[in-house]
Amino acid sequence: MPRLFLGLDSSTQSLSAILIDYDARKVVYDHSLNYDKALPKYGTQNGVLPHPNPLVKHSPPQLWADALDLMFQQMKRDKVALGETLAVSGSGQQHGSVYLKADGTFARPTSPIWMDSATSVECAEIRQALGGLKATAEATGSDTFERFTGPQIRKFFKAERNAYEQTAHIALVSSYMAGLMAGKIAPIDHGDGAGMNLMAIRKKKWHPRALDATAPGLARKLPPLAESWKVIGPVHPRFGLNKNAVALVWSGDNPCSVIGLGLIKAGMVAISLGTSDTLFGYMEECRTDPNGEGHVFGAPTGDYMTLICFKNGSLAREKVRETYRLDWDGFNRALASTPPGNNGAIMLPWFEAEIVPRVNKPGIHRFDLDEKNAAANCRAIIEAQMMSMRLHSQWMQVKPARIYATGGASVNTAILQVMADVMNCPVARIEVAKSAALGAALRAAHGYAAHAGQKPKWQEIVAGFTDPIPGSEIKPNPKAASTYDKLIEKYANCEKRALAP
Ligand code: XUL
Repeated sequence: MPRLFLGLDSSTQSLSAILIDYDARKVVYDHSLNYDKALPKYGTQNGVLPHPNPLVKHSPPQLWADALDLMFQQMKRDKVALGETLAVSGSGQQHGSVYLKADGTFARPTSPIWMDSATSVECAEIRQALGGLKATAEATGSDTFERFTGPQIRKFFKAERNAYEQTAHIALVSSYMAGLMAGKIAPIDHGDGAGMNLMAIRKKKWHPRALDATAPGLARKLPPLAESWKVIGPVHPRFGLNKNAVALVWSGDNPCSVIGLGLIKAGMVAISLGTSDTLFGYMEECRTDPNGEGHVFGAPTGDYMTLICFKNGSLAREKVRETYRLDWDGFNRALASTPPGNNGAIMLPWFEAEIVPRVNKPGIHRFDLDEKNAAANCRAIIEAQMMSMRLHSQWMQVKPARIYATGGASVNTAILQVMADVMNCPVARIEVAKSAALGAALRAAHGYAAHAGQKPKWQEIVAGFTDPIPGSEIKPNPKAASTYDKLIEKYANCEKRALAP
């Protein structure tokens, strides 16, 4: 009998399922269900409820529960071998919260999700109570952020005190869904727990002062924290899995993606080049960002991961390409026609307010760079993005041994060469379409083995599922790399000047 493991991903717009045949090292089922289309009665747009205040972004938690039932109906119709499936885990969009009364009904019919940014006041209050930005990041892994669960809970407590009082249990999207699979209240894993501003990042326990700063009586409403491989219990029989199948805790989508991208030991870093560029790093030792710009979450291996999001990614690359009326071939020729280091020309491409570094006022800054020189501007944007990633990930003190590039722009080898040269490390391409769902399925395989008393090795778990594209590795050019070792100092000074009050 093949050993099958199921990974589910409850994301903002859809629920996905990936079933893996562990011995064949193959994904044998892959299906997604779009919330707006499958469950139109909830009136969501891209999974989110319309709201007059653009800062408020909520979704109906009942929608996520219904989607889970629909997914299992679909899998039965598709004759998926559920009866042979031995374990299930999942991934949830991070930070979103679900509020339940003691009888299991909702104390709050809608759930704030990660796109919500209506809690600036509460962020400031909690940050102050924890001793400021640096101390908050040091204590909880991140500075307070509007989408993080603690500030969201505080806002709920302040605005709807009665409903807060009636709340017996606060879940994350991940723990809510895990609870449905097991038919009981589920713990919150250390990966997703770190996205709340409520967990002591090093001790991996609820942080008493953070809880007090957030809302009274909160400790009683939160479930226990657990390691990411914790088995909650048998899977509820209504799902039709193997009678011995176990339900694992779920984690956040970013921790699950770290596994789905194969980042399982120190020195492994992935960079996703998408609308925004995101750096995922694996850390053995917990270090936090003193500037409070990057996040530290628990990694599902029991170590740590970082997530650093640069907003001006593809968005900015496209802007420069369009400004100089180039297609991508023309852009790449421009890159090839200019030397690494760009003769000292620097651009700060803040087309939109930037997350890292924190830039509230958008603007393009040029230093020793002629705006009319198309080729130099093409090189400048790519070099700026890569130098910014290098500079703003230094606090991790992780020297990448190899970078795994993914996302739309990672097909562009000219861009990856600049990445390899600036980071001075080889870059390989990896294409995993649903890294969070795959990561969840791999976590299920790992958790099942651990539960059976084996000592599963992550390297063996991910092998064959998360390998980079053969022959895609790009090596750094030593001469270019040493140019960037010097240029990065100038780049850092340019940032300082542009950000000076
Ligand atoms: C991470 C974050 C997003 C969501 C997306 O901090 O807010 O990546 O997890 O689902």
